[in-house]
Amino acid sequence: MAYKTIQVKTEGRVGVITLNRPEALNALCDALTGELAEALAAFERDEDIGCVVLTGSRKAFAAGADIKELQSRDQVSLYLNDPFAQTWESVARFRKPIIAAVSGYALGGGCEIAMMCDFIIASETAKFGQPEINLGVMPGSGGTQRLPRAVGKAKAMDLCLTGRMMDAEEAERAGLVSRVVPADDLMDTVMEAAEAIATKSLPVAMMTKEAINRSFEVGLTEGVLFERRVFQSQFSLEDQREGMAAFAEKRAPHFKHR
Ligand code: CO8
Repeated sequence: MAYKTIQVKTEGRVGVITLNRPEALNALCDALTGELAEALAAFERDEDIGCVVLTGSRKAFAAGADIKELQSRDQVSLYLNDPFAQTWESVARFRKPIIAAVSGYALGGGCEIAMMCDFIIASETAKFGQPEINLGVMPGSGGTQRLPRAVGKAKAMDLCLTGRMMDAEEAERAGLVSRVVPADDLMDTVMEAAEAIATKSLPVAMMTKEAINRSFEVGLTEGVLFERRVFQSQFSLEDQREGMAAFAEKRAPHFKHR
C-alpha cells in the first residue's frame, strides 16, 4: 500500500508508522488521519505484528490538527464528517501494544494522539502542549480528559488554559512520558522496548493493556475484579504453561501466541 503522508515499515514483529508531512510539521490533515487509520487496521490484522511504534520526525511528532484545513470547517460539517473521531477510534481502540516515540513538537492533536498510545518515550527535545486556546478553541480529541489523568488537574489546567508548552523533563516529572532519552537514542530505545514487548505472549500483552485501560473507566473494586477474572482465564493459555515451565527449567520461554 503506497501512503503519501505516512511511512510504514515492519522490523521483525514490530510495525513502525512514521508521520511524514515535513512541510507542515506533521500537522494532522484529513489525508494523514485516514492513512494512519488504514495502517493501524492493517497491523491489527497482521498476526506477525506484536507491537506498533508511532513516531514523527526529529523536529515534530505532530504540531496538531492541520489548522489550514480546520479553519474553513463549520459545526455541521465537523459533526457530520469528523475525521478526528475515526482517528481516535483507530488509535485509542487499537488492541495491540502501541508506543509513541516523540521528538520535537507534540502539540494539540499531536499531544492527544501520543496520549492515546499505551505509553510515550520522548527525546530530550520533545515539547508537549495543548495550545488550542490560542486559536479560539479547546482541545477536541481527549486533551481535557487524558491530560489530567496523566499529569493531574493543576498541570492540565495550566497547559490547556495558558497554551504554553512543557519540555520533556517537565513531562517526565509530571508522569506524561515513561522515559526521556537523548534525541540520537530515541528510536533505538523505543525499538528495543517494542521488540521486548513483541516477544511476549500477544494475548497476554493485549489483556494486560486492556486491564490497565480499564482502570481509567471503572472504580477500584470493579477494576480489581476484572483483573482477577482475566488473570484466572490466562491459566487456560498454553503460553501460561510454557512461561512457568520455562522458568522452572531455567530457559527462555517460547510463547506460541506471539
Ligand atoms: N497546521 C497546519 N500547518 C502547520 C501547523 C498546523 N498545526 N503547524 C505548523 N504548520 C506549518 C506552518 O504553517 C509552516 O508552514 P509554511 O512554511 O507553509 O508557512 C510550517 O508548518 C513550519 O511551521 P513554522 O514556520 O510555524 O515553524 P516554527 O518552528 O516557527 O514553529 C510551531 C513551530 C511552534 C510548532 C508552530 O508551527 C505552531 O505554533 N504550530 C501550530 C501549533 C498548534 O496550534 N497546534 C494545535 C492545532 S489545533 C488542534 O490540534 C486541534 C485538535 C483537534 C483533534 C485532532 C486529532 C487528530
